[in-house]
Amino acid sequence: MRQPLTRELADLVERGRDRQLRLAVTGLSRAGKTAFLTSLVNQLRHAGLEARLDLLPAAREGRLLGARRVSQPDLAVPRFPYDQAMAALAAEPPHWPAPTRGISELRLSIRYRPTRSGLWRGDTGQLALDLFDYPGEWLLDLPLLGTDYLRWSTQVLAGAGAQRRALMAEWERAAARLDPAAEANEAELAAIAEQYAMALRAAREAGFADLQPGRFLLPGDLAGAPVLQFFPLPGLADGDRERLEALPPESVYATLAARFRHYQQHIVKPFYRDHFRRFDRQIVLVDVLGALNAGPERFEDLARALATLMQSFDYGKRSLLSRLFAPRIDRLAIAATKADHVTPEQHPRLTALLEALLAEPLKDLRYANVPVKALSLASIRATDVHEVVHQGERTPALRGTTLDGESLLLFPGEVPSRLPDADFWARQGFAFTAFRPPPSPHGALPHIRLDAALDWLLGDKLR
Ligand SMILES: Nc1nc2c(ncn2[C@@H]2O[C@H](COP(=O)(O)OP(=O)(O)O)[C@@H](O)[C@H]2O)c(=O)[nH]1
Ligand SMILES: [Mg+2]
Repeated sequence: MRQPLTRELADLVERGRDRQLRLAVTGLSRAGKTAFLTSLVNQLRHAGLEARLDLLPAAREGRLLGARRVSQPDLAVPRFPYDQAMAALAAEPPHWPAPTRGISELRLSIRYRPTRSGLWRGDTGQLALDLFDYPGEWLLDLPLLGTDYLRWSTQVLAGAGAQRRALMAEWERAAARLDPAAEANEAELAAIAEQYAMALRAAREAGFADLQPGRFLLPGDLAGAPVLQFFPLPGLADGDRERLEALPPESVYATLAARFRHYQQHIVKPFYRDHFRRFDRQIVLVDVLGALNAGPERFEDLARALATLMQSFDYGKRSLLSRLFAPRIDRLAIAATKADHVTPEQHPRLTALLEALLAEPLKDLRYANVPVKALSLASIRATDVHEVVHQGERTPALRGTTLDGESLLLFPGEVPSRLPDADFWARQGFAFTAFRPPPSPHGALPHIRLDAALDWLLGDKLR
């Protein structure tokens, strides 16, 4: 008797026929994931009509027939709130979609005419595109799998600068008062863990990105669970290992170390096993301009966080991930978002800066033979390009509406095409203003190079 296919097997067969593509969108909080996915869905739904997707050959050649939302295969993953996002953008005045936390998913069924459309006319192809939105913060946890509680404790504060350290000071004082050998007091550990989580959140609010553990920032349904009630112990050294590991299980040290292990095994690993490993392609969004605006300590912190985050894509021979899960991604895109914040002639510099920021991880990816493309884009373009004539010289400028509703004409400044040096920071030649989204879109949302990203991520599946 023939057995019905399991879902995994059915998925595999689908994928083998090029009928299914699992595309994940990630990036740290506020990098622009929600805007990107909203615009992506919006463009594909308007393909062939109002959408401007000239850089996507299937659209340019009129072969992209449209896309429809269909029910998603993973019922346990929340649905990406596309309608809510579009409602926010269509409001009067328009506003940006509310931030989302955790992972979400949406399935589109895309219809297209293949380039060699078979023997009979009207032959159409279909691609099931599964889109995932998940927080880049979760990827910052990968290195936790390659370390242990003691090493983590000694490393956590090592890389922090003065401003970041100041934000952690209160927690640090409380944690330093704990005696690792004393019997653990549940309530006390919970309180200090909460202080640690608060310090991480404060650091994120202040523009820092390199923060661990990632779930402390976006706990989702784990908020308040003991698995999140741990923190590093300051003042430990690797030389203390023998003494610490001999402590009884009820001690402060052993309790925190056990929770750390639980977090590794039951939070970090399942994410890689259940989700990450199954994505075919991913795009990593980076708010380079925001970091540039926030100053040197934040900018360097972003560089560190990105280096950590990108380890998740490095499947080189001896990488932690490949040893654990043997994942597979056949393509990766990295994009500097919100490019509409600078004038168009700055866009190549923005891409160059993104590549400079990711230079080391990009080298490793190339070595591991993962095809990567770097680009700059605006998922939802909020500004228009103008020219101003000043003392007989024409210079480009942007017009946009601030969040308070004020119309502004400005030149935001030059983007450095290499990692900014002390001189750049001293001049502070960059002014970042947050803009309102464009007025209520009836057709497709205005964008910059979203079609280039689409071409890289799924163009080859629409041939
Ligand atoms: N001007 C402009 N702003 C954007 C764009 N994409 C995102 N933003 C801004 O960045 C904020 C965070 O974006 P969001 O998509 O919610 O980030 P997420 O946390 O990664 O999902 C938004 O509220 C907007 O203010 C864009 O394409 N253009
Ligand atoms: Mg979001």
